[in-house]
Amino acid sequence: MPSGGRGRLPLSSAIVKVWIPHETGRDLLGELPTDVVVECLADPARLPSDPAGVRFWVPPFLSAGDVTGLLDRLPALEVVQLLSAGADAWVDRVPAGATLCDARGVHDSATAEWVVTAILAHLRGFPAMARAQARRDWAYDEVAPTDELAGKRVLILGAGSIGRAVQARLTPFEVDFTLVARTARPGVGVHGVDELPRLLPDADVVVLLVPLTDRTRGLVDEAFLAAMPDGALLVNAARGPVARTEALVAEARTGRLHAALDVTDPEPLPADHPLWELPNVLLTPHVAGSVRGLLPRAYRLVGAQLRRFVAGEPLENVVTDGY
Ligand code: OXD
Repeated sequence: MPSGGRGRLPLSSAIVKVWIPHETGRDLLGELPTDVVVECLADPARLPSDPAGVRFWVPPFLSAGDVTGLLDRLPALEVVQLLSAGADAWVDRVPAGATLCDARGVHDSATAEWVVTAILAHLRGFPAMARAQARRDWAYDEVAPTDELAGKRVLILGAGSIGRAVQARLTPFEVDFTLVARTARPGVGVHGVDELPRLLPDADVVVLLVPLTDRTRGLVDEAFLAAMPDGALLVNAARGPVARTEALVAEARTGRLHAALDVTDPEPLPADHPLWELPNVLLTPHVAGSVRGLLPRAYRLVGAQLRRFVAGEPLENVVTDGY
């Protein structure tokens, strides 16, 4: 294994002990070398065997706080392979010598579908219509006419694989795109984040898809929101803390901006949080990536990574310092 690993135990060095979070995952890994032993760790309180021999760990999807504590009990750990695209909960916690890999690519279609759904649901007024349906109220004069997606200017903040998947799915809807990333890539039409003050006033829809890092935490602040035009929609499928919640509540409360949020800060959102009550805010409980096809796709990646690991080949999706 190129990363070298820490404290590899001589007696078990031929065996690659792997912990995965789903029993059903075993059948989804594909064929593995005979020296790979796969065990299921679904509940961190019930370890399947001695943690000392674990060399490759796949933590539960979107788990954080309580399971990262297990890292201290895995002295032979060489790889942490996440099932999530976001690695923010793990970047500073995985010990030196172990390699952290994310699930880039696994969530592109599901997250992009959520973004398209959220934009269309908002523009076509579905939340208000669902509220009217619950009241058995035809409410035509209240809900129509709605807005439409055709002709809108969509700014995608985060030009990685999910951002590109969103762009591909929105292309037939006759929208204009602006892609923004940490650094500008003029050759492929990507603007730098420093250009946002100039770009935001021209965006009807702003889609957040950036990873949560020191640079992106609180990026969507009062000034960012103030730069968005009246009536614009902010879509957050990234991480809650990318947006300052108080600033968002303040703008949404006036009715000037709208939001569709799959992620919030805090998360889960407490029952008494003001975001619940704003009619121009569409909330979903961090489900953009949670689709039935997730596990087959995710374990296909895990299986491929395991075969690379055993063969001593470089792993894919390694989370680097530049994350
Ligand atoms: C992810 C997510 O990071 O679904 O994969 O939030």
